[in-house]
Amino acid sequence: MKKALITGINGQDGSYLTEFLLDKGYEVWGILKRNSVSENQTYRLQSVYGHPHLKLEYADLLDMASLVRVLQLVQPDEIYNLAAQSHVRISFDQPLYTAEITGLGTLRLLEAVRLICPSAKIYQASSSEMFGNNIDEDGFQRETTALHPVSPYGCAKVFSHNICKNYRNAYGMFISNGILFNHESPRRGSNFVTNKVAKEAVRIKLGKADHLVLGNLEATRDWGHAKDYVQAMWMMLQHDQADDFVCATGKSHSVQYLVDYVFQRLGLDKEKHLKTDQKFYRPEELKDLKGDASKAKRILGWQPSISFEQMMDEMVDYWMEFYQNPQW
Ligand code: NAP
Ligand code: G4F
Repeated sequence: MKKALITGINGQDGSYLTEFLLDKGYEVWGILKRNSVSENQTYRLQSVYGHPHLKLEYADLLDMASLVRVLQLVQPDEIYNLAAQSHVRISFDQPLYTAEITGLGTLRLLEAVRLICPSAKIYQASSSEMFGNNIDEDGFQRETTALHPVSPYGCAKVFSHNICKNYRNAYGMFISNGILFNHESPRRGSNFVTNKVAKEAVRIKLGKADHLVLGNLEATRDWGHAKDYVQAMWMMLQHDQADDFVCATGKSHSVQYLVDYVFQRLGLDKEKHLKTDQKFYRPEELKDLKGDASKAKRILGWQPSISFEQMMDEMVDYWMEFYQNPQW
């Protein structure tokens, strides 16, 4: 039985990846960041909690000794480094904290793996945020597009991306960077724009709120579904060579279009219920993202399967059910 270790197991991607790997017959180990509400530590793992092949340990990317302890205990075949302070706007409020986790946290993990289990294969969660506002002439970003981050989060991810390449080349370690474009689901934090729009629009529809308040409506993103993207993470580690791969749908929509789609579906009037507020803008904005995933398609055989509209429908339905449950 193969052993996988996931950092950030209780995140959006960690939870889908856990389900995917358990289905494939893996023993899945995850590290949990301690939270005073212990239910929060496993909130997104409800569907698999108690599974005999799921093992959870306390550890933190800020605490190298805890990473050493877990790696010695598990001796994993595959490591998925998904843990991060992953919110771009918040990275402007907490830049040092973000750099410590999202940047240096990766180096702590790599160094511990190098010393304890150097033959483990590593997946690093790189991000399209690393491109900043750099776009190739054809309107897409791809593996060869230069990295020009425009946020503390993006800068931290560039550090992690580069240190992974450095450890791959310097020590011959199997480390693949997945440069993933935005991917969403009902498990997405509700302070990211897709799930914020879905949740608040449902609350307006049910009479629990009056307004949806957003920042920049002009920005465009290439939004896919997290379920499709965790499959790509696994495929990267099954490939015979470590490499860097973009995962994206190749289609881009504006925040404005996202609001229009959800409001139309719920029969809500934008003039009445939509407001903007400067506090949701970033000090420097990343305007447009659209990814070219042809390398992942050609080499890994990866293909996204869920459309933007199907995904938004699923998120709206999730919140509708959530609020109609009598306990809420
Ligand atoms: P997420 O939902 O924010 O999950 C992040 C996870 O990291 C959570 O489980 C969190 O634990 C954990 N974590 C935070 N700080 C930690 C620390 N110091 N030590 C250990 N664990 C810690 O993010 P996601 O959307 O699943 O994304 C997964 C990864 O892919 C992240 O690295 C993200 O930056 C990257 N990425 C995401 C996207 C996207 O569109 N979703 C695109 C490109 C790249 P708590 O829940 O307990 O805080
Ligand atoms: O949903 P967002 O916060 O995602 P963002 O900033 O693109 O970052 C996500 O994707 C990255 C991949 O490129 C990941 F690496 C990162 O971890 C994260 O998962 O914002 C999307 C867009 C932005 O242009 C933002 O300015 O929506 C705009 N927006 C407008 N109003 C808003 C809001 N974003 C948020 N979170 N909240 C708003 O009220």
